[in-house]
Amino acid sequence: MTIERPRIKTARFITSLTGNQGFEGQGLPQIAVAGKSNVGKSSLINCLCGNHKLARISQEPGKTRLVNVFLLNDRSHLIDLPGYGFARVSRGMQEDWGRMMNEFLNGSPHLKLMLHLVDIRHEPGEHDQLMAKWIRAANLPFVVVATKADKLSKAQRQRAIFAIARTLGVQPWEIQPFSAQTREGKEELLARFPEGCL
Ligand SMILES: Nc1nc2c(ncn2[C@@H]2O[C@H](COP(=O)(O)OP(=O)(O)O)[C@@H](O)[C@H]2O)c(=O)[nH]1
Ligand SMILES: [Mg+2]
Repeated sequence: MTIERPRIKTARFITSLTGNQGFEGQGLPQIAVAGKSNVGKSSLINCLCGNHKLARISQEPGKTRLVNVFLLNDRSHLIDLPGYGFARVSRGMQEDWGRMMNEFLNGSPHLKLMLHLVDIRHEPGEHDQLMAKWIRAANLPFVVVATKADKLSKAQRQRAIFAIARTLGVQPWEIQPFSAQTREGKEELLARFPEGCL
């Protein structure tokens, strides 16, 4: 008997929303991706879905202010949330971001998993810490994804994971090292998707 590994067989773009305009999505389970601008959200989505063009990888950080929705295997919605923590963003926009994230985290009954992306090379910043706090407060299942793992050696990585765990107040095993470049961590991440999402 062979056990089939969870896989994204089909992924397609559904819609872009300009805010949290109450995307209901016919009640399908949702997985959301959050993280700083430029942390590698689009690259992760493309890598998981095996489609290099699905989520546009922008070279210009901070441009995506839209919520992008993708349909996976005709069974679940992958929600690409707007990047945060970009210095040029005004205080007003940051407040909008906070309000929107909290509405989303607390107001989406179909949200089954949060993928919280942080760069493996950097200590999580103020916005990352807020995000982690809100995810916990909303009592949502989450994985902290430490992106761009290819940029560090194995030994450096271990140290980085512990530092991230400490700063965000999560356990090291709640952090998944990931590289969109080498696809390291892809299988492990897909294996963490909740039942019925793939
Ligand atoms: N070395 C490396 N670079 C990456 C990885 N993931 C993303 N990048 C680069 O980081 C930049 C931002 O990536 P992007 O996916 O657009 O980030 P987003 O703003 O969070 O959607 C791009 O130049 C990517 O090529 C990775 O796993 N390894
Ligand atoms: Mg992006």
